[in-house]
Parts: sequence; C-alpha cells; structure tokens
Amino acid sequence: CTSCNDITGASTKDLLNQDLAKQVRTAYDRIEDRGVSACLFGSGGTCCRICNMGPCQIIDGVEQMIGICGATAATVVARNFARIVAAGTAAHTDHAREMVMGFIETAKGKTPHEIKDVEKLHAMAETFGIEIEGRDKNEIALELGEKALAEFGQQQGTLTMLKRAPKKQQEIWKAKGVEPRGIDREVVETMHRTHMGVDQEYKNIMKQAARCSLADGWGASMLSTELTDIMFGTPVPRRALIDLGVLKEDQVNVTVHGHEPLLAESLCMAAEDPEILALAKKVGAKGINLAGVCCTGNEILMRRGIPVAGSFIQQEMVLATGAVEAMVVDVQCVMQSVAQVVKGKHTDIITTNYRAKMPDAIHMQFEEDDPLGSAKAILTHAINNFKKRGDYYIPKDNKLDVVVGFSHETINYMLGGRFRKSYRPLNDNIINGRIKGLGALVGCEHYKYSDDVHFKIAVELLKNNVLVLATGCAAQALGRMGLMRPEAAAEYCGESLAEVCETVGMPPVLHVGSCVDNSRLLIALTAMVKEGGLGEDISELPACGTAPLWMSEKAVAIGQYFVTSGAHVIFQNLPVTGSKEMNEFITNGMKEEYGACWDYEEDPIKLAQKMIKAIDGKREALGI
Ligand code: BF8
Ligand code: SF4
Repeated sequence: CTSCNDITGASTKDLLNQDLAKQVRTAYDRIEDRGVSACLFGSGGTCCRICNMGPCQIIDGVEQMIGICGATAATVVARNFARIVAAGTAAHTDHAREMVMGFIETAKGKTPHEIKDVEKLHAMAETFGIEIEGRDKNEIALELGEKALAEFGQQQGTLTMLKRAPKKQQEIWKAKGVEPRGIDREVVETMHRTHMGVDQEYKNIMKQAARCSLADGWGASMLSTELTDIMFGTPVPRRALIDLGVLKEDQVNVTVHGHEPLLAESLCMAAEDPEILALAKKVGAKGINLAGVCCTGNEILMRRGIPVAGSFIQQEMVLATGAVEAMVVDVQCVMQSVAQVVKGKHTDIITTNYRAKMPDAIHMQFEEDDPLGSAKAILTHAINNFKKRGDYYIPKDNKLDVVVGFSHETINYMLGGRFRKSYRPLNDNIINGRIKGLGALVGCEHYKYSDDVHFKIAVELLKNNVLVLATGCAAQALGRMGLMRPEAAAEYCGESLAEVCETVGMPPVLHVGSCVDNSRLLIALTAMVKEGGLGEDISELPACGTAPLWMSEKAVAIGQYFVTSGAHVIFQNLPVTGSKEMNEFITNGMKEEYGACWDYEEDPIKLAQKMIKAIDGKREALGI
C-alpha cells in the first residue's frame, strides 16, 4: 500500500510484513482504496447541513453561493467550528460525569476503590470551600463529589475551578462574558445557537465556542483529572514499556482501549485476584497480561506502570498480531473496524458501556455497582479464549523503555526538590535561558500524514532547548520513538536543556497523561505565572502548544480552551479556511480578545519553528 511508505513505526512495519497481517485490511488500505481526495467544502468548513433546505456548499465572496437561508461563509464556518468544540466538550463531560459518579460511590464505600490522595482531596476541598477540620476523608470526598456533580447541571453563576486561573485571565473572561455557567448548559447552548436561524454573527458564535471550551478545560476535564487522581492516586515517575512488543506469548493478553479509567482500574484489580489467576493457569497461561491502548492506556500507564500496546493508529495492529484474547473497550476513539480485523481470529472485542456498542462485538455491560464482578467476568471470558489462539506474531523486539508520570505535582517536586516543592527552579531556568520555553505536544494521530510528525516536531523543539510536555496519543508516539528515556536528553537536546534534564534525571519529553489530563497543563502554566517573573497571565509565558495530527473533535475543544486561556496553539490544519473573516479572527482576532490565537502549518519542521518563534517573541516581550 502506498500510504505504508509513510509508516515509520518499526513495529507496525514489521507486523504488516508478516503473512498473517497481510490478510487483514487496515485503515492504511482503506485510505488507498477510497481514491477520492477530501471534499474542499468539508475541509474548509463551508459545508452546511444544519437544515433540510441544504446541504449548502458555500463559496466565500460569491453571492450565488451563500446558503439558501442566506447564511454566509463566516456564519457556516463558525457554526461548524462551534459544534466541533461542543462535541469535544460533550465527550470530556460525559467521561468526567462517570468519574465523578464513581468517586461519589467510592466515598460512600460502595466500590472496591478508595480515597488514595488525601493531600489532593484537601486541596480540592479548599477550592470548593469544604470544611476539612476533624472530618473523615470519605465524608469530605462525598461532599466534594456532590458539589462537583452539581457543576454539570448548574444553570447560573460560574464554575468553581475558574478561580484557580491567574487573576488577570479571570478578569479577561469576566470582561468578555465567557465564564461558563454550568458544564452541560454550555454544550446545550452551543447546539442551540448553531441551530438554523439562531446566532448568525460569527464573532458571537465564537464567543460561545470560547465559553463552551472553558467548561471543558477548567470544568469537566479538570474535575475528571483531579477526582481520578484522588481516587486512583496522583501519578509519580515510573518506568514502563510501550509498543506492540509488550504483548506476551505465554500469557492471556487483554488490551484495554478507550478512556474512562474506572473500567481499566477494576480490570487491573481483577487481574491480581488469585481465583482469576488460577483460572488462567488452568488453561495453560502463565498469567494475565493487561496492556493499554489509547488514553485508557495512558491512565493506567501513568498510575500503575501498566504497559501500552498501542496508540490510536496502532489499534488495528494490536489485533492483527493474533495474540490478543480480548480487547475491552468503553468510549471514544475505538474504530469500528476493530471488530472486522478480528474476524476469523480467536480474539473478542468486548464493549462494556451501554452508550457504545458495535456490530460483531460482544457486549458485557460494566456494572458500576459491581465493578469487580464485571471485571472478573470480562477476564474470565478472555481466559477462555486463550486455548483457541491460532497463528500469531508479536514484534517482540519492539518495546521501548519510558519514564512516565509527570503530573503537575511531580514537575513541582522534581524540579523544586523534596524539601522545597516549587516551580521556582523551572521559572529560573527559563529566565536564565537554559530552558527556552515549554512546548506542549498533545492530541491524536491519523493516517493522512506520516507517523513521525510528532517526533520531528519534538526533536526540533528539543534541539532549540524547548522542554516538551506531552499527552494523549502524541505522548505514546514520542515514547515509541525513544524520547521518554532520560538518556534521550543527551541525544536530542540543545546543550543547556540537556544539562537541566541530566541534573534532574528526567527525560526531555515529559508524559503528562491522557487527553483529559491536558487540564494538568493549565494548572502547571498557572503555577508558573503565580511563581512570578514570567508575567501576569498565561499569555505572557514562553510556551506554545500543538496537536498536529488532530483527529478527534476533543482535540479542537482542547485547542480552543488553551487559546481562550491565553496559550498560542498551532495545528496542521483546521476547517476554517473557507471563510476569510473566520480565518482572520481565529489566527489573529482572538489574540485581541484572549491574548492568544490559533495558527496552522502542515510541515512539521516549519510548525516547530513557528512554535519556537512564538516562544522567542514572549521572551523578548518579557525582556529575558
Ligand atoms: O482522548 S489523543 S486519538 S485516544 S482523542 Fe483519541 Fe486523540 Fe488518542 Fe484519547 Ni485524545
Ligand atoms: Fe443551507 Fe442555511 Fe440550511 Fe445551512 S442552515 S443547510 S446554509 S439553508
């Protein structure tokens, strides 16, 4: 397949060269088969199918090519963009809601989980104005959980965690009228305002897109990260392995794919259960090998050091090995093709969430009131498949060492030292120029571009002494390419950044977590502002973000909340180019409103250079 020329991942190449994988049709084949290039109206954001007078394809500046209803290119592009943000926010919101509800059940003692991080519980209680003196951790957690849950359905006021942002940022949001009132409300209002014949002023639509995205970043995603940390533990640095080679020949391989860690954590606990282990031994397996895929993979990698078998573009490859007894999935980023890849193999795809079913998969509902029971039933099913395993191929040599677990607390601790947790040393290193700035590499992967885009961007940044923070599938891609080993600092960094990494003993690319964990970056950036010396809000920091290979609507919601929070963001493309006005607003006008704007650049090296230029600009403005 021609697009395979763009595959640089050694494990994927190795696997696709095996006879057993040649019978499998993957996304690489489907891209080639389609033979049609992307629709220009769709790519430019000017296809409107919001009402049944359309679909209308709009051409900017051509009178005959406005919508039947009169909608202009700017209106259509803004509406489509806002709906992407709403869908991305909805995905994070539903995920977060599940985590908060699981947290409440845990506080009530109704799950096998417990409140692990009491320090963080107390910090969150303080943010929410909850009394902690003389109270039991579960009592505090219950009140926190209920207050957090109320933020989803809240109709008036503002979200509690907005006050964690730098003061100046909060004032900007207040002045612009974009403080979210309630998490669900902003998603619903965005959908309403982009219905036919409602909001038809593109800047006003974009104002709601900003408010909705803040409900994601400083609302849903942040609640999810914080409460998940309190319940399952805040990540600390640990060594682990990544890539297809983590599958094991002599064990029952169960891959966990999706997003919500309630399922994955329960599977981790069930996999240690003596009864389950005895069952595995009975079928001749040496044990159960749990491995993650996509963001669920990131969650259990960060907190438990469970290996990651593959990222988004590797989900079909994981199954094409023929060595997986079951792939257990919940929500988001699961390709429907996975059920087809396993046809004729012993592997089962097990869906577990009533929201997300799939033809040719088995559904075993994950019961929230009996998580361990559900997890054991799923593992028992997988164990029973072990003896049916036929031909398989594991690219054994393809597994890389990674050091992961860089939560905001870890960065604070590692750079500040055991007795003086602080961002001071990081700020000082930026001020003295050893670290030029921070580059966030986040988001997905897809098949349109070569799969070493993340690597190329990261290497260019590191060479120029920009420290890289990564989340999502981008983080997994960088791990697979060897950039999460401490030794990589000497190999790839400019001299002064290498020195800092070597002194601290950290890799030059820090794995910060899953996609909801981009909220950790908001907290880290805020901590840097509060530490002093780098300006008064996020827009003054020498930092820049990118989600080059964005695939999911969630990535756009993330980009939008970073821009609205003052961070400059560059993607490889965005569906806004069909309207000159919207294009100008997104790449320039937003800067006047929020202190930052979007940009795009297809070429990875040029993209990295744009990031460096943005960082240099901030340094110059700060006079450092
Ligand atoms: O939330 S990075 S492909 S797995 S959307 Fe999906 Fe993109 Fe991966 Fe995680 Ni995030
Ligand atoms: Fe066409 Fe307007 Fe209907 Fe969109 S809302 S499909 S532009 S008529």
